[in-house]
Amino acid sequence: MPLKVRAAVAYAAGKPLEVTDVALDGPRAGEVLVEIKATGICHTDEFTLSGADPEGLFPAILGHEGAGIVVEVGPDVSSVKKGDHVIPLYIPECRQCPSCLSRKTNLCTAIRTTQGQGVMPDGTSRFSIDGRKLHHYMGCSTFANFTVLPEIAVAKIRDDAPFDKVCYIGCGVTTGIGAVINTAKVERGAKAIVFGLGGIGLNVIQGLRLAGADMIIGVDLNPDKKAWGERFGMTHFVNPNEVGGDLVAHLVDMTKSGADQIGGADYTFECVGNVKLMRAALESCHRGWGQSIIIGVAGSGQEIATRPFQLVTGRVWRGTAFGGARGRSDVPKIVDWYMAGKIAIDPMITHTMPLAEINKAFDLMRDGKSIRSVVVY
Ligand code: NAD
Ligand code: AHE
Ligand code: ZN
Repeated sequence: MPLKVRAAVAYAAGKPLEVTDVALDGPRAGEVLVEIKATGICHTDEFTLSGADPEGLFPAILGHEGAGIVVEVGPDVSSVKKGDHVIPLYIPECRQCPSCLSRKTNLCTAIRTTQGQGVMPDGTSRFSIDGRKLHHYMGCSTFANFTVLPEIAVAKIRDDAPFDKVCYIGCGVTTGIGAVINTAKVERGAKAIVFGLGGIGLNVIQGLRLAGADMIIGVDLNPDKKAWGERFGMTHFVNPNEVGGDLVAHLVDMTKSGADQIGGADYTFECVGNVKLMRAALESCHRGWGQSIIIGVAGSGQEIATRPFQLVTGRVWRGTAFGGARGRSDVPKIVDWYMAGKIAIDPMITHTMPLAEINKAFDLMRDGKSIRSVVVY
């Protein structure tokens, strides 16, 4: 007998979510049923809902930034048990696939194909409404108060961590801090530029502060983001609308130092998903060694461009997914950092709401009025 669960269903691109009862089949071999207690709303959910995601499927239950409790385990599950507190992982960690074994990447490939098809690893969907199939999303579907996940796609976390805060570690916090620590490996004294000071960019800033960066320049079109960036360690703010001339020239000028007065940042981070800004981020890097990390996700058909000269002269373009974190290994540690007061989460959660009001979270994000909204079930 399927479980009746409450979910926000995305029926079509560009349409508000519809909150309704849906049917959920129980866990099969290697899977767990999780009661989701809270979920953040990330810009990637909006990206898919907008229709820009080439992998976007409808109807679907979106959401990938959750936290909850295991309520049932299927056959052959050994790493978690009923009652465990967990964070769903849109990048699983199987520890067996060639990518996991390579130790060179966090991009586990064990279930990526079926995940992209909006189904569980056995090729079926567990969600339906009136007998009609609903797609899973990013292997998580946290916009439902219960969901089914492969055991390799849950990180077991400590029991005393508040769900309504640590759900953010399921994407934004880990992505931002991980991009600094795991991907860029920023060193003390570095100069960095962060493009886009939203739910991800502010976490890049707090990661840069943790890493001991000296100069942290934040770039955002929204003037309210100056105060937000400063709360987490930003040292300078640039609003492109207030720069008289060329943004890149302005940033390079700000970062000039040393006898040769060659400007450019040691590290830049694009946290918007705008391909023109990605170019600006690369070209704001220091000649010879500057690294630009792409975090933002750009829509179908979008491409990046630059003069090859930018790379010939030693700038490096890199990307990162989930901050390079291996979820089952790294997420519990990030929860510990939060519980020990080493990283901030609470001030970035600007809005909480029940599932019935989830569309407000998307409006707040589009209007630049929130950093993170969290649905509490
Ligand atoms: P957000 O909406 O909270 O923040 C975006 C910020 O960018 C806002 O402050 C906005 O004012 C600013 N902005 C928009 N256009 C700008 C421009 N032209 N110049 C400067 N600033 C501009 O979004 P978010 O949740 O922080 O997500 C940011 C991006 O990161 C999205 O593309 C999202 O899909 C992506 N993302 C990627 C990963 C990953 O693993 N790579 C993980 C999470 C999110
Ligand atoms: N479907 C998109 C892919 C978007 C993308 O790159 N997603 C990131 C996570 S964003 C989290 O908010 C990711 O994990 N990428 C690795 C992967 O395997 O998808 C598109 O553009 O096609
Ligand atoms: Zn996300």
